[in-house]
Amino acid sequence: MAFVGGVGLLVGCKNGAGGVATCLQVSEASALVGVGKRSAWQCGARGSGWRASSDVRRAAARVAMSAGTDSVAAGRDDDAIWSSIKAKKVVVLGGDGFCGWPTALFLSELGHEVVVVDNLSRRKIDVELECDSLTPIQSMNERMRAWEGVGGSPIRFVYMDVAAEYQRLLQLLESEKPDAVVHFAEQRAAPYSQKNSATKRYTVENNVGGTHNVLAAVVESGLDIHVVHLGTMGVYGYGTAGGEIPEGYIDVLMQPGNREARILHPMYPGSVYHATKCLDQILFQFYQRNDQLRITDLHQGIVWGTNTAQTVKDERLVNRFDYDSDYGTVLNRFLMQAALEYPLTVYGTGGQTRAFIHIQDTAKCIALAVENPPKSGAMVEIFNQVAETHRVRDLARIISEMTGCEVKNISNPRNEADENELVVANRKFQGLGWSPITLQAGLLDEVVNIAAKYKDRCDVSKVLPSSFWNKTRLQACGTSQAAWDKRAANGVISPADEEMLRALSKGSTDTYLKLKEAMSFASKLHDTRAGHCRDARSGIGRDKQLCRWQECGGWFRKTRGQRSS
Ligand code: NAD
Ligand code: USQ
Repeated sequence: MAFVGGVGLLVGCKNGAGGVATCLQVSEASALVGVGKRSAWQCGARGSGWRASSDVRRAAARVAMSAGTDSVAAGRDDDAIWSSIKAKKVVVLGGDGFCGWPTALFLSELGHEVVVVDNLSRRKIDVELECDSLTPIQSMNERMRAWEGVGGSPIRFVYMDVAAEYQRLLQLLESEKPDAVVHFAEQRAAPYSQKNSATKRYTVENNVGGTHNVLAAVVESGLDIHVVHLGTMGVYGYGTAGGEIPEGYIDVLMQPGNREARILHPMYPGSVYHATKCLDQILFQFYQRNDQLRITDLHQGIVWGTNTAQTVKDERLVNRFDYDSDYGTVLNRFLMQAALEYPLTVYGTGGQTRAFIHIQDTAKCIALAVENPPKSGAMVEIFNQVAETHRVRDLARIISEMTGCEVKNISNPRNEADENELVVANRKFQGLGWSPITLQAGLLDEVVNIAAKYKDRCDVSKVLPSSFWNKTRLQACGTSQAAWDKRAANGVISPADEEMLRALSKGSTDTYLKLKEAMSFASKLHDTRAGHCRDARSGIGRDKQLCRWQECGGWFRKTRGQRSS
């Protein structure tokens, strides 16, 4: 078996070894078929005269071969898809993250020149939440060394905050002149975005500010850079049963006047995070119309799995694995919980239907999107980047049957429909030759194995929900107001400060909450976004009062001093 470290099955699975064997056979077959064949798409879209460089052909051959040696299936017809791609320079924003890292490696393996940009904010949020990736992810330097060690082309890393360092971003684009920018660099957890006012504000400022900076910088650079953005299926919402969700646009008859129009599908975000993706979409529409930018927005479903054919090449390349209630996504959480024999945490009835895609397919779809930019002047290209849909309780049942793990329905911390149907079109990627990995194709057991291998790194106190959509959901979850307050502070306020806050607010809940938010936000800025405080000092878009407190013991400590003297 070829999962990381080669650990055997620790959790009994009905189809465990069989699933892996099937993947191996499929992958070996695809490697044996060899590279050089062209899919119908490639002949049609590229024309028969188009030829890739020999470097890219070699890279495609490596990808096909690596699929044959790993349990992570790289797909069944990769040889055909990748044999004729054109090498490009690609800047990967957010390339240290769960989707960004394996995508950067995959793009590199295909022969693209890759520059990763990241401010490591996700790692800093781990520190803030006192939780870590289940897998021991390495520093960016170590990751890059390991990649070169296994024969990968050098990947460069630039430490930069895309939302806060506009001039550096612009300079980067002007000097690198990339063909494409792949934009993953956003705060992506819905629960974290609902945690408290500070995390709501951070999510909006970081995500919308970052996306807007990218668009403005592409325009200001004057370069014809294709922007590929990771959006979400959640922009459509989950209340539109009765029809297939199209890929981005919908044809409508507007009243009055029976006017025909093709418009963005109505947006029904279910969290502040999802709302930022809706706002991103509006920015894309504007910049495409006003500046003829070439933009692809990928409405991705929930990503599952952890390793890819590239990350298994060296243990130091391992991808992150989030399992906590804020960042862990449902399928990976269930697989991790099964490995720990922790009852599977189904929220509510488990009737929520969601779309899913395997991490290897995330990387592939992005490579396909990079390869197929819209023409200049064309509408924003929108793909639904999903392989399949499942109901949460069905996932729990499948994993329970596979591992024997108990299922537990708990009160839902989220404000979402108990039950929904979801039918999603994904014909565009399939039309480009993509053949998605599905749950049936195996790999569930592989994730359980990885979770089992690293289970000693798991902090089980982080498994149950710690973010609640509103007070009603909090109360429904049976948590007290005190716990809500404690959670809102999110661990950044020490017990001594907590006591001081209570003394200062003299029994006024209102004052207490305001003071606490101020402290929490300022601490967060101090910990993770010190750059913004510099902006605030010079008066650019931040609350100066909070930063004064943080910088020189100003507002808050002064208040404390006055009161205590
Ligand atoms: P992640 O948090 O693991 O990675 C995001 C990366 O971006 C992190 O490394 C973080 O440090 C970086 N980043 C954030 N803000 C930044 C900034 N201002 N400047 C520079 N770097 C910044 O998340 P992920 O799971 O890899 O998701 C990547 C993208 O894909 C997100 O935009 C997310 O919305 C989208 N997406 C993810 C999923 C999923 O299931 N993981 C599903 C659909 C869409
Ligand atoms: N859920 C459970 N039990 C759990 C965790 C989640 O029942 O232990 C339920 C949730 O209530 C929800 C569903 O599972 O109904 C999905 O939750 P999730 O945390 O897996 O996914 P979500 O919050 O929607 O966000 C994730 C990514 C986000 C991405 C989105 C794609 O974190 O970045 O945009 O999936 S989508 O859901 O298609 O919009």
